[in-house]
Amino acid sequence: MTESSPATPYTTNNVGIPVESDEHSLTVGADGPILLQDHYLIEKMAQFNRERVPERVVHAKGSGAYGFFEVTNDVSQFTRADMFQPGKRTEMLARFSTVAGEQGSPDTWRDPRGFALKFYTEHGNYDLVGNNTPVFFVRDTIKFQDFIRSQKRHPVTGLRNNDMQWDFWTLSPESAHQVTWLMGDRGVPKTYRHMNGYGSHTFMWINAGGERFWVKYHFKTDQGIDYLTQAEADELAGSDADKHRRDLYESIKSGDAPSWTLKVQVMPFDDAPDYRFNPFDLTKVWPHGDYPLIDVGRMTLNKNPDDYFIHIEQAAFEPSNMVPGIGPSPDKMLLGRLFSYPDTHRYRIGPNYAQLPPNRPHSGVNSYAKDGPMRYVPSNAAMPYAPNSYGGPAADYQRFGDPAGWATAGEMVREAYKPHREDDDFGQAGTMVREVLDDAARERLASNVSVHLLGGVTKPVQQRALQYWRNIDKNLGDRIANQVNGG
Ligand code: HDE
Repeated sequence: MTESSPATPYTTNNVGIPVESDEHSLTVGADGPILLQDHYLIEKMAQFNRERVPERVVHAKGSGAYGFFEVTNDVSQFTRADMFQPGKRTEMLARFSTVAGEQGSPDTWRDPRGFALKFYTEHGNYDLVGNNTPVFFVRDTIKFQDFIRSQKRHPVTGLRNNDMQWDFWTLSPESAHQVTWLMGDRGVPKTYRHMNGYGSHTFMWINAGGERFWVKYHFKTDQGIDYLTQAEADELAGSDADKHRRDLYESIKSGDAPSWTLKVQVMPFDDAPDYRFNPFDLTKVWPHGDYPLIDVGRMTLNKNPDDYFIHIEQAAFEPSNMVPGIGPSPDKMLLGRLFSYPDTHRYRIGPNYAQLPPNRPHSGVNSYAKDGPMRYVPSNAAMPYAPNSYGGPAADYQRFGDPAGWATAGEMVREAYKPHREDDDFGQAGTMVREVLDDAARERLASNVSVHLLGGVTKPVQQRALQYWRNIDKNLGDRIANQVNGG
C-alpha cells in the first residue's frame, strides 16, 4: 500500500468514497480470482468503456477556444440583433476543424476548414457555423450525404479514394467553384489563425423597423492569410499531425490572442430576384464590386478551454440557433442544416446537450422543456405547461415576433434554382483562376490537381476531370492535362 501525506489529496471513487488502492485489485489471495465486490475496479473499467461519445460524422477533428466579439461600426440600420448594436461586447466560442478526416487525422490534409462560432447574446445563443471558404460543393441538401461519402473512406478497402472524389465532383459540376478553392492555396491553411471564415450562406437581417436585408458574413484574419504548400503539408502530416491544434492552443497560452475582423455584404431585400447570380445559391459569391464589404466588428480568441472534451468535443453548434434580428434565407443548404444539427447532437451527445457548459446560453433559459437523460438544471418555469396562471414565462410576440420571413408562394416542386442571367457552374471558378490567382498560384493549383488525379483515379474519371478543368479555364485545363498525360 502506498501511503499519502495529509497534504496529498486522497483518491475517491465517483461518489467521493476513499478508495483503498490505485494499483491493486481485490483478489482472494495474491494469485486468486478478482472479487465482484471491488466496486471501484468495476466503476473504473465501466467508466473507461464509456469515455467516448461518437465523433462528429463530419468535422470530427477540431480545436477551439473562447473569446469575445466587439462591435466597431454601427450596423443597427440593418439588424436589431443585440450583439451587433453599437458598443456591444459578446462572449463567444469558436471551433475550427477539418471536414473529412477522423478525430486523429492530420490537421494538414487538404480539406475545407470548419469555422463554427457560438455567440452568447442577450437573447440566447447565436451560432454561425461556416467554413473558411464562401462557397460549397453542392447547392441542395439532398446531395450532401452522397458528397460526404464520396470524400470519406471506400466501403471495401476502408481507404480514402481519389477516384470516388473526382467521380462525384465531375458528375456534380456545381462543385467547380469550391473544388478550385480546395485545390489552390486556401486548401491547406498555414494554421487556423491564418485563414478567413465565412458564414457562406445568405442570411436575413431585420432591423428595428422590420425592414429586411440579405447578408453575407466575412471574418478576415488579422494574422494575414497564409498557406502550406502540398510538400510542407505532407511533411507535417507525418511529423506533427496536431500542428494546428497545437498552434492555436500555444498562441493563446502565450498571450498572442488571434483575432478576425467581421465585415458583411448587405443586399437590399428587393435586389434578390433580379441580381445577376441567384443570391441564395451556395456555390456562388456576390462580387464585392456589387456589394462592398461593410465593417461590423472584431472577434478575439483569448481563452483556452480548461477541458478539451467538455468544451470542444461536446460543443454543439447549430445553424438553427438564430436570435431576433437574424433569420434564414431560401438557401436550400441552410434550410436542410436547420434540421440536421440539433438532430445529430441529440444522438451524439444526448437530448439535454444544451445544458452543458459550452452550449448553455449566458442569458438564462425560460423554456418549458423538462426531464430526459442527464438533465440537472431545473426548469425555471413555475409550472410545466403553458399557458398557466402561476406566473410562468409567456412568449412575447410584440418584442420578439418576426413578421418578416421571406414572401413565398407556388406549387411544390423538385427543381433546380431558377437560373439568374449570369448563373452557370463554371463561371465564377474561371473568374477566380484568371482574375484572383497569380501565375505562381495557378501553377501550384495545376500541380495539386494533377498529383491528385494521378493518385488512383481511373482513366474515364480522369478524362472527365480534365474536361471539368477545361470548362473552368481552358489554359489551366490544358496545363493539367499535360501534367497528367506526362506531356
Ligand atoms: Fe455541416 N454538419 N452540414 N456544413 N458542418 C456538421 O454537425 C450538414 C455544411 C459545418 O465545429 C454535423 O455537429 C448538412 C456547410 C461545420 O462542431 C452535421 C449539410 C457548411 C461543422 C452536419 C452541411 C458546414 C459541421 C456533423 C448540408 C459551411 C462542424 C456533426 C446542407 C457553411 C461544427 C455536427 C463543429 C458539422 C450536417 C453542410 C459547416 C452532420 C446536412 C455548407 C463547421 O450535422
